[in-house]
Amino acid sequence: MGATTLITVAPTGAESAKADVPALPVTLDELVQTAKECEAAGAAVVHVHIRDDDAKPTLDLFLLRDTVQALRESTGLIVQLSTGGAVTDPYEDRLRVLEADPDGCSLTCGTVNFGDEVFMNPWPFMVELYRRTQEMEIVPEFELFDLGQVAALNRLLDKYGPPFGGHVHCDLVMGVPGGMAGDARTLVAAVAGLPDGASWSATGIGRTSLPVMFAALSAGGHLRVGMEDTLTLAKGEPVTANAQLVERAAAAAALAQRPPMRAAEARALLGVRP
Ligand code: KMH
Ligand code: ZN
Repeated sequence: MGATTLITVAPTGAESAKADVPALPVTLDELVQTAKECEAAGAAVVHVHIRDDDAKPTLDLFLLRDTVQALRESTGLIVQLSTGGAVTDPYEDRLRVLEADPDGCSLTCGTVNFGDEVFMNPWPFMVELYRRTQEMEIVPEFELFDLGQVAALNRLLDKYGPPFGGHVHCDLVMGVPGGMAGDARTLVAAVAGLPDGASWSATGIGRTSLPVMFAALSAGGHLRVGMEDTLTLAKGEPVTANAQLVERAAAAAALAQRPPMRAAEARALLGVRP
């Protein structure tokens, strides 16, 4: 088999309001429908944030469990729950996300300015989350918002050993105001510092979406796309369905001679429980 591209879709996030972005999937039905469309378009992983009945971000454990179950029943996607949540979420709630028993979870490797706010990930919280993923056999995806977080990831692995599944997979989140820039030279610098043998994807926030996608494909990386990160296809052209972004990523990956990876191959790569 030739080389392939792992595509993760992040369909919802915690930052956009449904009132401002009507196409954002916020109910369970909307999320499941979106996930099916994105799987058909080439995604292998879904990065999940959920909303409550008022479409506000929530880490409610019962809703998270229902969501994991519904996505498993309706798709073959790897279900990765966000432990980042919203910037206002308490650490305990973010740790408790693992009890919904997802295949994987995000694990951000440090605190970062996040627009006008601060996304808090102090070292003791990172360590506690990491230890729990190891104990609970959940595959972490290391989210890297700046170059200092690359060093923190190496420190974490040096001190606490390999993740569950034995493979290190990272996601460069680029172009957040306060984080690393979403451009090719920054991507190359970040990738140069990753642990030996790690795989990685990249996502560019907002207008950095396409430059980061092309840079990632050029540098041998995988892709994350979705309305968590990008709300327009081009200036003045709103995304009306997450699948549009996945289709665009899949087409770019195919052009780069690395077509989308199927979920079974992605499970083997990441070391997700069967
Ligand atoms: N919503 C951001 C504060 C993650 O999912 O782990 C954090 C975030 C990262 O989206
Ligand atoms: Zn997220």
